[in-house]
This record gives sequence, C-alpha cells and structure tokens, in this order.
Amino acid sequence: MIGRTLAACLALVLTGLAPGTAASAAAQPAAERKRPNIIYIMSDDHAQTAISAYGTEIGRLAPTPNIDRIAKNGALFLNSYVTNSLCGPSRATMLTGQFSHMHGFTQNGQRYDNSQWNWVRALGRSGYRTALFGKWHLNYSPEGAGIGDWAVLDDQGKYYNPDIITPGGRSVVEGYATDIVTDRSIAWLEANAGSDQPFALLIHHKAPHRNFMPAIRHVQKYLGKEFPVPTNYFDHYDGRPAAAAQEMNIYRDMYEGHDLKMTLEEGTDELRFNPWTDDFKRMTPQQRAAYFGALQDSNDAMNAANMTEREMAIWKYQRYMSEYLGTVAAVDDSVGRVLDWLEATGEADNTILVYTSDQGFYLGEHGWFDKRFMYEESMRTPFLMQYPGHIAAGSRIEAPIQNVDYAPTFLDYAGLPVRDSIQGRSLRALFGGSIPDEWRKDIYYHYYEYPGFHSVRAHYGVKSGRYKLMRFYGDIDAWEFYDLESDPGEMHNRIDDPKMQRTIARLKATLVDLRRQYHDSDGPAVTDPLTASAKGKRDAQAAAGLESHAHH
Ligand code: SGN
Ligand code: CA
Repeated sequence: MIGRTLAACLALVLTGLAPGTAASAAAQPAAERKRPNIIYIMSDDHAQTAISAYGTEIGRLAPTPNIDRIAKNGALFLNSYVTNSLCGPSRATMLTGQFSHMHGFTQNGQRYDNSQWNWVRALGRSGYRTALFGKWHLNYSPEGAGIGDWAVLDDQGKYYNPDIITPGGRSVVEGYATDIVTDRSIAWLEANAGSDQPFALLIHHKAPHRNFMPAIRHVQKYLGKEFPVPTNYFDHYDGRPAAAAQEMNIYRDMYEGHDLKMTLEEGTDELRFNPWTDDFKRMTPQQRAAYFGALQDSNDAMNAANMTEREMAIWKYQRYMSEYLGTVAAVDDSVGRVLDWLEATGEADNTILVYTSDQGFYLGEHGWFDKRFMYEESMRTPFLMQYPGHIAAGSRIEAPIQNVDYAPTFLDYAGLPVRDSIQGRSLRALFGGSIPDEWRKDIYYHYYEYPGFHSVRAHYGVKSGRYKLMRFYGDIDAWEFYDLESDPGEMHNRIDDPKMQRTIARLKATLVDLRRQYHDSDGPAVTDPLTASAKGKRDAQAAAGLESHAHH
C-alpha cells in the first residue's frame, strides 16, 4: 500500500504534473499518461475497392492482409470522403484541416505556403518528435513547414531510383520507392521511439499512382488473373455532359507504352506510345530487364492475338488492374512492416495508426482511371485507424467523415486545443459506439482544376445520405442528381425527373447552407500567378509532347 503511494508520488515528481491532477494521473499506468504516438500512412490514389477490409470483389482477388490488420485492431470507416479529389489540395487539407478555398491550394501546380499553420508543426512545438518520408507534392520541399525530419520524393515521385530531396540536398536513390520510404521510416522509428517524447511520423507513398509500376517481386503477381469488368465499363455518358467530355478513359486515353507497358509487336520489347521516357530510362539495365522480361510473354500473347476493339478494351482493363494492384502489394508489405515493428517494440498500445489515401480512384468504372469527379469511386478514400484500448477492435464506422477531420483528430489526441480555422472535427466523438446527433449529415465537395489534365470540369456539390447533387460550371454548366440507393453506379442523372424535384430543392438549399458555413463562393480561388488557363495550356502541350513533361 505504502509502496504504491510512494511510487505514484515519484511518478508525479518525474512527470512534473500539477498537484490537482495527482489522483487521476496516479491511478493510471505510466504508459497511459504519455501522449500517444501517431503514425499517419497515406498512399496516393488508392481506391477503397482495392482494400480487402472493405469487402469488395477486387479485395477478394487481390487481398491486402496487412492494411486489413488495422481494421481488425481498430476501426474501418465505411463513409470516408475527400473535399477535392486531387493530390495537392487533399494534402494541404490533411495538414490544415481546411477546405481547398481556405488553405488556398485548389489545383495541382500551385505553390503551397509552408509557413501557414499545420498540425505537424503544432505537435512538434508541444513536444512531439516529427518526421515525414515520401511524397510531398505541394512545392519543392517541406522546408519551413515545421516538420522535424524529412526526406521527400521529388514532385510526383518516381517508382524506380527516385530523386529524393532532403534538407541536405537532392540525389538519386537506387531502389523501389515504396521500399525506400519504408526503410527510412523504420530507421527513423528505431532512432526516435522509446524516449519520453511522443512522436508523429507521416509515411507518404507514391503508389499506386500513375504510371503504376510494381516492384520487380510483384510484376507477375496478378498477371493473367481475371478481374471483374465493371458493368459500366462501356459507359455512354448519356445525360452527363461533363462525364462525356473527360479524357481519362482506359481504352482511349491511357498511354499504351507508358501506362500499360504494351509492346509494339510480338518478339520485341519496344514500347508503344511512351511520351515520358524518364520513368523507364532511370531504371538500371538489370531492373529494366527483370521488369519488362516479366511482362514479355503476356505482351507477346497480346500482340499475337487478333483482338476486336472490345476485346482489346477489356485486355487493357486487365493489364491496368494487374499493374495497379501490383503496386498496392508493396504498400501492403510496408504497412505490415510498420505494424510488425510496433508490435515487436511494444509501442503499439500507445500509438495511433492511420491508413488512408489522398483520394480514391477509378478502377474501370465509367471506363476510367484517375479521379477528380465527385462520383463515389474517387470522392471516397480509404480510412482505417487503430488505437488499442481507445478504439474497439473491429469497429465499423458509418458516420460520414472528410479529410478536414484529420488535423483536429490529431490535435485532440495530442491534448492540444482545436483552432478556429479548422473546418472539420475530431473523430474521437465517433468511437463511443454511436454517432453523436450533432455529427455532420452532409458532405461538401469542390473540384477546381480545369482546364487541366484529363479535362474534368470544375464542379461542386453535396452528398446527403442516399442523394447526391452536383453542379458543373464553366464551359459546361450543368446540374446532376443521383439516388445512390437505386443507382449506385451514378448512371442516371435525374435532375429533370418530376418525382425528384422536392428532394432536389431540399439539396439545393443544403448546398447554399454548406457554402455559407464553409465560406465558399462561386469560381476557383486561384491565388497563384499560374492561372487555370495557363496551366491547362501547359498540360496540353506536355501531353502532346511539345515540351519536356513537367509533372505537377
Ligand atoms: C500526373 C498523372 C495524371 C494525374 C496527375 C495528378 N500523369 O500528371 O494522370 O491526373 O498526375 O495526380 S502521369 O502519367 O504523369 O503520372 S495527383 O495524384 O498528383 O493529383
Ligand atoms: Ca493522388
């Protein structure tokens, strides 16, 4: 008895707690009094449908056992959305807890202002050790963003032998990006964990982003496997003019050489259309031989077969899936290594771990790759979170969440006050077993980047339960309305359906309210001298091969 009291007093002295907190603090074991570590893992363009924890057919054929461990240990979010389905804007939202128009980074190619507030700096100032490894893609580097240690991929990042930027400079690092980022992350954990200071580590993978290059060990993993072709793969886009005008069709817009690694003819390894040669040129001769050697039989068979246009379109879908899911396999390995490390070191119980992506992605739905649209496949993003003892194992959370919620969640768990500038709210409120009444019902979305890559028109809208209303503006000015319960594939725009007019009027009113609440207004807030139209022109020139391809 006396011994315990004495130990508690000693713990008090050591942690410097105020006397008022003595009783409750002393009652808790030491590990619980320490603020939790945070590991935030974000991949790039990872569709929910490509994660087996979400119970999908693709997940069954290409399982992600390690990502699924997070769902088993903690929570799977069934309705997780982004605010703008594009890389840079989404990353800026993750850091600031704000919608695009508030943090000012509405389109790729703009320059993020590193001096603005972000949650990683806030945690660092409050005593956390912080680090970020992998894709940054907001400007040249995180210099000035208040992140303790960092090493980032240059711009979009390359799969093989990527350029890596550190505070000390820039160099080519031999290896496969996902593995390099994981190695650096684990090395940093080894060097920084286990002290009195909690840590926050951000691991940002390039995969499974275009041009979808698996590690050598995974090139053949899904080759020849038949994935189910989406029922709307040959969509005609009736009643959806903006969907008809896009340039992100697998069988029409993908580059046969660069994206699908298709060869010119049987027996040769010479690639079909490949406007941006750097991705392959930077591989070592050994890497190239292993990579393309692994695809040769499949390419030869494709060239030997006399396929109809429709058969070729389906062949391309299968090749795309094989490559895309091949890159996911290394991400899953990476998550496994991090979880193994947490479990082996005993840090798991005091660590929050999140897996998410900067947005979702089309895996053939509507015939597409890429994202940008407010349709479900790209507006959704995976979100899984574990914190043993604080989040019940195997939780499945239905409440709609958005990427504005990440920053306030991390502040909350780090014991820091939430700022007024933040437009989301802490997810902690959802771990009590029910959804609080005042939790948001409606999801607001705004995409800006037009003209630009893939020609998706600017649009904004609201998702409210089973209904979705969206408005495209600019050269295509059109409203769309969907009932997701009867039309989950968003194929039937019912904006003119007389039976729906009352619901549409209600959603239009909600949209006005949301835009007021979040301080959004008409038109893109382009604060950068690189205007939307200059960017569109540059992207179009790059795509036509008129200048060296600048990735943005
Ligand atoms: C690159 C891709 C595009 C993609 C953008 C934005 N082309 O430009 O297909 O839409 O990135 O992606 S690539 O062949 O050069 O990779 S984002 O994730 O950064 O927003
Ligand atoms: Ca992305």
